[in-house]
Amino acid sequence: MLRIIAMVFFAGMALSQAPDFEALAAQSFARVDRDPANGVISTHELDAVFDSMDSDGNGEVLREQFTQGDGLASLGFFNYFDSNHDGVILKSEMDSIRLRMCGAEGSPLTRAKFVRFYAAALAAISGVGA
Ligand SMILES: [Ca+2]
Ligand SMILES: [Ca+2]
Repeated sequence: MLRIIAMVFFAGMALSQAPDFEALAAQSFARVDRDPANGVISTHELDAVFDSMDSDGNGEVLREQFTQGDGLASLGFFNYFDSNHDGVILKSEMDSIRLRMCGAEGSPLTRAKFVRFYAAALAAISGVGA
């Protein structure tokens, strides 16, 4: 048991400290920040990501739809985003994630905040502690 915890712990450490995690987060940021690409992700840009994952347009993103997304999506963030753990990400859950990324309503979502959010999320899902 302890061994498993230690393995998960070190796997999480390796992932969050790997230099390519930040590169991955920066790539994801650049993919979302494109309308316009101005160093800030707007609500509109995040909505576009949600809509692109919600391929059947029913307002819910399933795990299969989510993990077809980019590199960060495949890292197991689904459960972190699915805050009520019902197996789908609703628009409302996406909105609360956006708020947590921003820090406060109306505060710009910059690349630094975006990377910080994912680093904390990664630590949380790896059981390392944010
Ligand atoms: Ca933008
Ligand atoms: Ca949910």
